[in-house]
Amino acid sequence: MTTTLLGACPHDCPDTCSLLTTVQDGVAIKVQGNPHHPLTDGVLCTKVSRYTERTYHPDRVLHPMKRVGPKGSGQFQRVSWEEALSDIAARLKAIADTSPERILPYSYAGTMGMVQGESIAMRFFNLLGAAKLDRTICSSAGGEALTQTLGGKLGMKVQFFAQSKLILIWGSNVITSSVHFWRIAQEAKRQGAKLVCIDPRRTETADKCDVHLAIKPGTDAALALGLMHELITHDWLDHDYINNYTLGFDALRERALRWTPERTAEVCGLKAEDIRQLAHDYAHIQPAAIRLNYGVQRSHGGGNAVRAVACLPALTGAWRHRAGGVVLSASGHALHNGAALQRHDLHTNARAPLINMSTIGDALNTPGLVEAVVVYNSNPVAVAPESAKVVKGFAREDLFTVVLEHFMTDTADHADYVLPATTQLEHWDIHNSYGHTDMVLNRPAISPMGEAKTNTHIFRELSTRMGLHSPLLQEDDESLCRLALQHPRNLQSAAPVTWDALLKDGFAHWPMDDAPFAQGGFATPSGRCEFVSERLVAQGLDGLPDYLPNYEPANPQASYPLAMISPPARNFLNSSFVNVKSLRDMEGEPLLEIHPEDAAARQVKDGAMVRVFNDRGSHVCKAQISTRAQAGMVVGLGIWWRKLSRDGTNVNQLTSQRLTDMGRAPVFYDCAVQVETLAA
Ligand SMILES: Nc1nc2c(c(=O)[nH]1)N[C@H]1C(S)=C(S)[C@@H](COP(=O)(O)OP(=O)(O)OC[C@H]3O[C@@H](n4cnc5c(=O)[nH]c(N)nc54)[C@H](O)[C@@H]3O)O[C@H]1N2
Ligand SMILES: Nc1nc2c(c(=O)[nH]1)N[C@H]1C(S)=C(S)[C@@H](COP(=O)(O)OP(=O)(O)OC[C@H]3O[C@@H](n4cnc5c(=O)[nH]c(N)nc54)[C@H](O)[C@@H]3O)O[C@H]1N2
Ligand code: SF4
Ligand SMILES: [Mo]
Repeated sequence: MTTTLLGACPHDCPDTCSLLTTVQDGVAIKVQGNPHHPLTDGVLCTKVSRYTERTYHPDRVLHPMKRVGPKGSGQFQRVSWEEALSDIAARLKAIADTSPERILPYSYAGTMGMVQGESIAMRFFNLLGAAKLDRTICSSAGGEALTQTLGGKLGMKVQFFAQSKLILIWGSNVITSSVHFWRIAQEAKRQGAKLVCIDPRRTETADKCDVHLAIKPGTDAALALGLMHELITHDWLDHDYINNYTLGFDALRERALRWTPERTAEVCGLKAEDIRQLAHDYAHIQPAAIRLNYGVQRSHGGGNAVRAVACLPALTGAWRHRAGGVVLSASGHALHNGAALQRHDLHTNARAPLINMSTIGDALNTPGLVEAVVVYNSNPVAVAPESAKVVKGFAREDLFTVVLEHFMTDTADHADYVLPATTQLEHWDIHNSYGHTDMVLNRPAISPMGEAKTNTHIFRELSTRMGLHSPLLQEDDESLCRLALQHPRNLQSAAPVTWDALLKDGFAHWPMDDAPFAQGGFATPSGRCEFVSERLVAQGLDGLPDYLPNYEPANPQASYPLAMISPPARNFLNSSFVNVKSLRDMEGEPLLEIHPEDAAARQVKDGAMVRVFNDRGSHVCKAQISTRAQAGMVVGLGIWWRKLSRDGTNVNQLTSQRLTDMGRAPVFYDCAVQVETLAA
């Protein structure tokens, strides 16, 4: 018998596609895009088109596994659920009896689902009084910056980019990381729009835009200020918009006037005339829209950069048109009830520290801070910065580690127990998006593989065995999906998202104004677009956006002269899919793109093995001589599994645990290295 079921792509990708899974005699044979969801439009990326290859992968962890060799060796033996759960519960309870705050949950966006993400799991750790995780690894610098400027993760409705006449794709390789946005930009291009890509790397997206500005990494705030200089000196401003809907224009004006095109060009590594042209275009080609993305906020001044860019549409009044403005994330328009799912009010342990996931390396090596760590939906050993410290921490013999996973990842290799988790085809979930403003429901298409259990089920079982008997920990997955809709503002809305619509169509639109800030109405304390943020001033910080140089800029005189960035590879999703052979074959092996001049200066030949190194570590990979990398900058596309590389490391062996100016986020793209050829 053949059936089709509606689902949601679980991955950390702004597109949050609606899926259509074909099931034949209980086996999922095909995963396709839902043709009725306007943004998915029947199309999926290459990765998720292979979702069945991942689900039925011969290496799926299908039984609880207990470690029998040294940490990291990957030697495990199969045990029963009963044995695994009772031992884990006993070990965690022994810690929780005296110091629950020494138990750390470590999770991120392996699934973006609200139920298999942070529902029962979060309630469990909250009731336990565990350490709190500061969830900073991806978007918190930009998120904080948007909050200070616009009042939240708010912005344009992505569909309307199709009607824009000028699109700035700023800090994003959308062909790789948001292919459905690229389809919208293509639609705009067919209607005559000009596309400008602002990216230090000549990406596939840059190749296909009308203009590529190969900015130096970490200098976006300077470019935004330079554009403001031109808008102000030529009076290409919407004074009415500025007067009525913004705060702090005079102060911003004074700062921006220091950023002449010449000074901006010098800092950004661009031509002054290109900056003048971009400012002219931005003021004259309307509607003008900015697809800002997380690539700009992974360096020292990342928060300030997002603040500076987010100010631009208020200067020209671009917000007046629904196809004008900016969007980094629009997730703040959703009206789901996250608080009811997660129940942070249950946490009463005042001793619990807030542990930054981006500095997990330091946290695990701080004596007495963490005694047990429970990892789900994340692979920190591969994705967190400064791997040497992360590995050392996870290798601690006195650390009790439980990992809920689909595969034996680099992190799972360090676990005491690995518990088999279900994939998206095997469980219920409900999703918001950070790229669009629809909610998407995921129904299970097949029964759990092997002995796999849902994350929620595993935490329900652990709580019972640890004597946590709250009914809140026993709510079932479908009820949790429904609960996500129980937000007072959704219930009171004229066009609420309903359970019936989700069951029937697989998705529903959150109500939102077409042009959310056409007449101000920002979610900031002043209700205005805050060029000056009093909240930042109150924290003793600069209230205006400014350019903060990278911690580790390219510098020919330094011992580590090259700037390295490590953005996503097209056929992986962070470290997910690296073990799916057909996708790994497309990526080949870990590569380092290096500009011909930098290669020549080091006698590096194309295809040669090189050692990339700095004081934090060293990583061996294959050189690819390419002008995709600008001179002075190398690119290591990520995020490879350490154990699938030449020398058991990946790019994060080189990245640092320093943090951004806002949001306590990592600076993955602010990292200086040296490169040398390896002797054959
Ligand atoms: N295929 C694929 N898709 C993904 C992911 C993946 O791993 N693979 N990851 C997902 C996740 S978790 C996220 S957060 C999103 C991220 O998606 P985006 O935020 O859209 O960013 P990326 O496409 O990752 O690319 C970042 C781009 O920023 C550029 N960049 C680096 N430094 C700078 C800088 O200082 N200034 C500017 N202007 N640009 C810079 C890089 O060269 C790169 O092209 O993508 C998601 N989608
Ligand atoms: N150098 C460098 N490092 C980076 C980045 C970069 O650009 N450069 N990007 C950063 C960014 S933006 C992000 S978001 C982080 C991402 O880091 P992570 O959120 O850790 O993402 P993944 O590496 O995809 O790992 C997710 C894991 O969750 C598992 N998983 C998926 N679904 C489920 C489930 O339902 N249950 C359970 N138990 N497990 C599940 C998957 O099998 C996978 O191993 O990496 C960051 N690291
Ligand atoms: S990874 Fe992104 S583009 Fe691919 S199916 Fe999922 S949501 Fe769609
Ligand atoms: Mo991310």
